Amino acid sequence: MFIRAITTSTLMIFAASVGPGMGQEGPPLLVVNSKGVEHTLHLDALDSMEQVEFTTTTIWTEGEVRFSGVPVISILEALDAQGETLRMSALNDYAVEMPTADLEADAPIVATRMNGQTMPVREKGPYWIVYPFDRSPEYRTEAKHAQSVWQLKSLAVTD
Ligand SMILES: Nc1nc2c(c(=O)[nH]1)N[C@H]1C(S)=C(S)[C@@H](COP(=O)(O)O)O[C@H]1N2
Ligand SMILES: [Mo]
Repeated sequence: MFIRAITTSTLMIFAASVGPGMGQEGPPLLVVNSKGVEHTLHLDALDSMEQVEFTTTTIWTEGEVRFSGVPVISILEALDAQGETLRMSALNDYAVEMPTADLEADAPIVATRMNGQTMPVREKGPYWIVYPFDRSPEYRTEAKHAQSVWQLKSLAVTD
């Protein structure tokens, strides 16, 4: 709880001190919580959170790739975003919803890097929702693939 409080206030500082297009490294990730409050998280805010990393193949990439980033559930918890449904929207206006109850401690993640490199928009960046697909057949379903939103723009939690 104490650690979580620190994480939250760190994120608050980032959210308060930077705005869109203010020269921060990386584009923003928008998180809209259940109370309709918008938090803008930049790459450095995501990097300040506990990182999860895994190596997996995907249906979109060649060979094994290493993804690193922050579990979706950690982001929602850090911002105290509560609600039953998570809507994940992409820059191209693709959006998908999933129950927040399906979020696991380490999956899916908002991947900020592939093989240690940030991802340009043309390579499915800046952020990509990914599962450790090779870990279990349960991650290699049509539903999980549909939830693997690339060019992620926002996360929104609603009741
Ligand atoms: N940004 C973005 N992510 C997306 C999609 C999309 O259209 N845009 N389609 C989703 C769906 S429904 C599936 S099944 C897979 C499709 O991947 P494919 O188009 O490479 O087969 O990506 C998911 N992620
Ligand atoms: Mo799909």
